[in-house]
Amino acid sequence: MQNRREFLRNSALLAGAAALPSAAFGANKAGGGARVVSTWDFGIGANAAAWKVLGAGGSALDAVEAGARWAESDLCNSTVGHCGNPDRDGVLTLDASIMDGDGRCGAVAAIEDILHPVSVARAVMEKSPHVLLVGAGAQQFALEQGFEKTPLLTDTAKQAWEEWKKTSQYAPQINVERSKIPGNKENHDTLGILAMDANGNLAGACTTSGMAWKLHGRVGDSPIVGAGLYVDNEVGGATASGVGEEMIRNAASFLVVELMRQGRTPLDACREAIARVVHKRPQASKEVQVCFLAMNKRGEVGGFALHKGFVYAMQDATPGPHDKLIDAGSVYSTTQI
Ligand code: SD4
Repeated sequence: MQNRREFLRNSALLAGAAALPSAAFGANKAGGGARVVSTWDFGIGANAAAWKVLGAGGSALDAVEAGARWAESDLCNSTVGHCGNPDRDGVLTLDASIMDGDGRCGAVAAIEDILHPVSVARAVMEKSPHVLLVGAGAQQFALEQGFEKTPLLTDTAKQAWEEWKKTSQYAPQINVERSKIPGNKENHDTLGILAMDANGNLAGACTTSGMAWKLHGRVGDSPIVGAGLYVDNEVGGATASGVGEEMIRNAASFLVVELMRQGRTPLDACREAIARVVHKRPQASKEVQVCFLAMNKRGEVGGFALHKGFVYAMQDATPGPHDKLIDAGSVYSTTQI
């Protein structure tokens, strides 16, 4: 339980955040039509890939897979796909999930040497009786499905790991906010993507290399349905980025969707879920980043984070360019990392 002082402090922080103008949160009142939103600055590129599908009348499911694949391959960053940083033992393991608005879902965790984990997650959903495959079993399934084994660890990631080994100090938060400048290429992270197609169907995907230098075998929130991703056509969808242990503890993406089901806007639902994280672990929440992004079935969008720096991107039929990042609100107004 929070003591009284903690409760008052957290309430004040949240009240302060709520006072920001709604535009600061990127709340969107558009009444429908296809739309895609993605986490972080590279969300712009993921959205563009997804929009090729949505703009041509394709499904939300195909769109989020296309967006996630773009992040896994075309982009070289240290937190998603083939350029991801490895775990404590120098092994690059990837997590991904995909879900549609009818509750169909699939995921892979700690998969190695497969370029497109999100597509393996989709294969788990469509071609197996299961929802989640892990490690060697996930790779075996991928190979059986025709995916190729590709050694993924880049020289840059290997060098970063060699450098890290000099101290071997594990601090999950630095993976999120290494730089204090929002959108700086150092601080983007897991791709979470949510889309609504022209038929009003929703889908989402999440893909990541997880926290750098994690214990071998560690699985984050991204492949855990309900933690890193949750979608329900009757309500909306939510995805998360940040230190996944907090999302798993709070079944966070499911929580955001259930709050929207109770009538909250996407922004309010994300803010309430962040409040839950703070309430549960007030001290820890000062040291880790947790970010939520949500879209409801009307296409309204909101995002909120523990710490400053979380940005997301949105694309719809509005004439471009679609390269503006939306700065999500946060509980802590300054980065304390
Ligand atoms: C994880 N949520 O594996 C992912 C990583 C991430 O910001 O999003 N970091 O915990």
